Amino acid sequence: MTTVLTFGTFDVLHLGHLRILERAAALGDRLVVGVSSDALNIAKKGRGPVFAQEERLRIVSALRCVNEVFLEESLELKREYLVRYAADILAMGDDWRGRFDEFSDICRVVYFERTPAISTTAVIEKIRT
Ligand code: C2G
Repeated sequence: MTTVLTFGTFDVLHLGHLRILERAAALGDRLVVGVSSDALNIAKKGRGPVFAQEERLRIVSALRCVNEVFLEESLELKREYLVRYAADILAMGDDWRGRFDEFSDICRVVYFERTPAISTTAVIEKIRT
């Protein structure tokens, strides 16, 4: 059984999120998703997410391609999470290319091309205007 692990905020879920989760799931038998906590999101992006972490966890876990979710509380805990969930593959969008290569000693690290022209920020902006 091949376990794939991916991480993200997945705020205001859109097609770019769905596409990376589907492609990550297709690499193995079980997809585990680390959903960034509200506090981590504020630290990463300087603003809170639209949907609270409990809502984002529920939404992501309801997707057919996702088998398990957990709260990602720190970017520094990647290695621990990979070990805890016995990940064979770490899959991320290519906006993170190279950033997780250090984990290739314990799993395969795969970067997928981001889906162009869609982002949570763009969706928020579109609703606003
Ligand atoms: N994504 C994508 N195409 C988009 C938008 C996002 O493929 N148009 C991917 C990102 O590359 C990422 C995933 O969807 O792999 C989740 O995106 P975000 O919610 O923006 O995640 P981020 O805040 O970058 O968190 O530890 C790593 C971080 O927690 C990643």
